[in-house]
Amino acid sequence: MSGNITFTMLKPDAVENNHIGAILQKINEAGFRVRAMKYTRLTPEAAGQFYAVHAARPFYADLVKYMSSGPIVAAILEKDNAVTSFRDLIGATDPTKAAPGTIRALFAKSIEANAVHGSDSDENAQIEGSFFFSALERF
Ligand code: IDP
Ligand code: MG
Repeated sequence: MSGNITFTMLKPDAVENNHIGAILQKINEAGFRVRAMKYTRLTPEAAGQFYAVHAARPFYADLVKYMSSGPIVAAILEKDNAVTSFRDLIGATDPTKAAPGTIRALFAKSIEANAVHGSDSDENAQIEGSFFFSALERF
């Protein structure tokens, strides 16, 4: 059975380019409710930890640098079938391959600066949500 929680970050490019409002509107229009949210910034150490699963990939060092380059918005979102539904809403990792109308097709700058993160499994949604929020910060 699929869960009703996913985790997202609006990445530094989305914040820098003033897309917070437009992206949150898309998320709300798609039926997601915000359960926790914060405007924050990752240290290089925290970004490295968050993306540790990609440590062996050639783009890891650049990704860590980019994800700690400016503020982000982190949020826990709720909807039925949240993980799959949100991955559909954001589109493919590479914005040139993302379906028209998806958040990455609309707002991403590049395969790296691709506007938003979305958890890829229920388990990772829990792990990633806990990376940013305590139980008391979830509503
Ligand atoms: P996802 O965010 O669509 O799940 P992942 O493969 O988990 O994609 O990669 C994590 C993040 O690493 C991507 O969102 C993107 O910011 C960055 N990334 C992935 N592939 C590349 C690449 O080939 N070059 C540069 N950055 C990449
Ligand atoms: Mg991923």
